[in-house]
Amino acid sequence: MLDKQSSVPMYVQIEDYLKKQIIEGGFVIGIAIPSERELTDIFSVSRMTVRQSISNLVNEGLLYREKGRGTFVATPKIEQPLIGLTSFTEDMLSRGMKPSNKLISFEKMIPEMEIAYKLQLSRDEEVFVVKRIRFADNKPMAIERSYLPVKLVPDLELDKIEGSLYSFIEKDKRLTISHASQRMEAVLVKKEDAEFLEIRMPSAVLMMERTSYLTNDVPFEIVRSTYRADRYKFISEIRR
Ligand code: 16G
Repeated sequence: MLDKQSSVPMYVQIEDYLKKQIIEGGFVIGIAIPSERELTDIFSVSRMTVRQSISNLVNEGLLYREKGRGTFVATPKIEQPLIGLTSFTEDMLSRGMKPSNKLISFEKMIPEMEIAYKLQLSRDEEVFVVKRIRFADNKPMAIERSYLPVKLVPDLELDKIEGSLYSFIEKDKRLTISHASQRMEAVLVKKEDAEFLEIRMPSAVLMMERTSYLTNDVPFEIVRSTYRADRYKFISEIRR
């Protein structure tokens, strides 16, 4: 199975073998792979070598460890293209997944200066701040904090944000969502967010900030989202 004469290190060959099993379905999602001891016997290598291969696959998000239970095959990450101004609800439905939300808080307030500036608000104009956990097939995917100018959506109420915010803006308010700018960075998850996202500390997460505009360049939302890095992968196609 392994080529001991090869210049490719043993741990890389084991990684490739395990990856192939995962991709081709030899190892099934949610099912434990053979233990470190078993893999050590199968490949006739040291436990250290096996451990290194597994750790790399855990870091890549292909496997996950459960204390005292073993190492399991992870659900493949959602691949989210960075084109098209879509909503979470649309993204999940187009994948055949069931979107749902849990509202954490819903407030009306004068925003911090940076938010006011980006939403082109004067110092005394209020925003709605909606904090939601977004689920796909009942699994937490992201936490979103949305800031929306009260003057654009004065009648925003609890029942309106149970479903899709974009649907409320487009269908109820008949506003036309036009374009957005967004930036993304990797950070370590905050304690409160780790609980909502059901991940351990410390874990890396993807932070995204989006400013979205209606036609005529009127900003209507700033959304700060924290995505589970083990469940999400953002992809884009680039040309030269
Ligand atoms: C996405 C958007 C967010 C928008 C939300 C509306 C990113 C990074 N964020 O999550 O800006 O507010 O969709 O979703 O893509 P909804 O219509 O399902 O409430």
